[in-house]
Amino acid sequence: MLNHSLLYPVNNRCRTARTLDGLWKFQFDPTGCGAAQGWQKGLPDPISMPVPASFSDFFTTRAERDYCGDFWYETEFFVPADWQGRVLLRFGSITHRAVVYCNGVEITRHEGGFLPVVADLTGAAVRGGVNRVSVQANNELSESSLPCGAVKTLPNGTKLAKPYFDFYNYSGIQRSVWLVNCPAQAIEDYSVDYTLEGADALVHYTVRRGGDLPVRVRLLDAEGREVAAAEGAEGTLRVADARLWQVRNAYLYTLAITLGSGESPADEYTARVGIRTVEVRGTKILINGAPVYLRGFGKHEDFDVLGRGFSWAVAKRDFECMKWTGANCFRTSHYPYAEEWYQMADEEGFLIIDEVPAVGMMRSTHNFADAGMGKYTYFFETPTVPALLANHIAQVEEMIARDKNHPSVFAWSLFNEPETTSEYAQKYFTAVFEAARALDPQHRPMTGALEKNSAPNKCRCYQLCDFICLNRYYGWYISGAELEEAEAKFRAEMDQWAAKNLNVPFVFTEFGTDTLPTEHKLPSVMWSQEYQDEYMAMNFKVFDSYDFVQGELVWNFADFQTSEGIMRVNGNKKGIFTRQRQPKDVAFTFKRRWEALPLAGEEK
Ligand code: BDP
Repeated sequence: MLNHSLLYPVNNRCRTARTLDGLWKFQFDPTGCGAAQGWQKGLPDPISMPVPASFSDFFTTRAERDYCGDFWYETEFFVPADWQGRVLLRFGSITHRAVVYCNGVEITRHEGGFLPVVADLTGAAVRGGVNRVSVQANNELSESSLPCGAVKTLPNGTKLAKPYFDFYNYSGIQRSVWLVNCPAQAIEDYSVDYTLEGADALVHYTVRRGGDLPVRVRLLDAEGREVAAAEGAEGTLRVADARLWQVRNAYLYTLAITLGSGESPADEYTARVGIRTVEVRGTKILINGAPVYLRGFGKHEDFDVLGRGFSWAVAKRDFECMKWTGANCFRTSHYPYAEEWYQMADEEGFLIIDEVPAVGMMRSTHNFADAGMGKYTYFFETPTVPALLANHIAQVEEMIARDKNHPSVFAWSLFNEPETTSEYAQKYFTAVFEAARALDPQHRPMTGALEKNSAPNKCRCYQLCDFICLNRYYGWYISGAELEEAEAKFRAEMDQWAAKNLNVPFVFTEFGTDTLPTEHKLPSVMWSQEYQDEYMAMNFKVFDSYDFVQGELVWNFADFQTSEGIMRVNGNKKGIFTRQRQPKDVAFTFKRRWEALPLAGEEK
């Protein structure tokens, strides 16, 4: 169990939250001498750096853009004299690991670049005065980090990140930073789960708190009217004639939790919740008991200049583009996104497959390409595995703790394209799934995305999944330019899955072609817009031939930055939209197909 609170910051009569977003100080520390030289007491030679953002794409030299190693952020903040209780600093994330100091004193350390870092400054921050926060961060990759990779050290000592994954190793403070004041005895966490009884809904809740003050829970409808209330740290609220959170037709209630009694409670926390159930039954994925066919995207947090920095504006545009295509779902490939994405998905009625940063678990710098050629090694038989496993489980735990109450999150993805064919892999993922299953109060389906080598007769991990997610590139990495042969091979594999009679849903979590918006050719050639369209038509035919296929999340929503290489033209160009979020021709094909499919509640 996590012993600190990951609750998203709120403002009310018991809590104050202020963002520290803005221009921070920043300095590279290539020799890692900073802490020994006292940089936590003030950076010796800083430049300015926007927060939130990745640092890379501001720079004009390769050395700075591709910097790998330690780097520091610093800023000052004022803590009001009348702040009672606890003072916390909450970073949405620091990529990939960090040590946080307040006024020169180490407060906390955190491993993993895509989940919150919470530093309790209660003892260290001066009230009624200005304080300094210093962050010593590091973006090196290894075979025990998530995501996995390596570091190459050049003869002059310069380090270069060598990701085993296909996205740029963007780093820094990429999400908002909040200064939070909350009571000493606070609401630490809550969870909700739902059952439907005719027109009514039962909301089962638990509240974790510091101390043992009495708990009161109220549920308010969208107009703010109380529809149910209960006392106690756990219990059930009955909502008569409940309005359900439906796919692309969301309805949100407000859950108001108070600690203590009377007019001036000791703590108060409010959150928006959506009443819905999730179930996998046979080959169907059911939301509120009705089957849903998933259509949408694998995405990235990625944009010009910002890198992986969260921007409300970019997220808004992404949702508008996704809605325009008729999508109802996306996967947070290949890491948990900024929490604001989930808040927007809750409001827009989008389904999310929430993915832990377990990517690159195959020993190859071009694993995604080599895998398609059948080249890979056993990843899970090396001495780094125990450390990797501990890290993997810790990040699954933090992801579920952070995201468990979002109605949009209907499934957890615990890996992307690892090696899955050895007994070592089987043992490793059995441990990950067991740990994960014990953590989710809603018992949502668990899955992971399988690449081509995880073939029906070879994969030893699909059995762990409640629905099976396939990443397949027939017509691109396999038999590219030869769509007839690609289709035959694709069908041959699907027939093998069908013959297994697994009676579970299958979802395509990746399929796609690199496509340059400048290229047109009749007849088509690979990389042209015409080829992307023909490839999709072939894929759709195959999907539609197997009734256990219950979803298609195309790779990728938009073009995105990757490491350099002969396989990539300034990034991965498999976007349905360009990196600037304008449609390629194929976007209209998706719109036509997806708008014609039932949104939810009907069979395909
Ligand atoms: C898959 C990976 C994804 C890559 C994609 C591709 O899961 O991260 O970007 O292939 O090659 O193997 O485009």
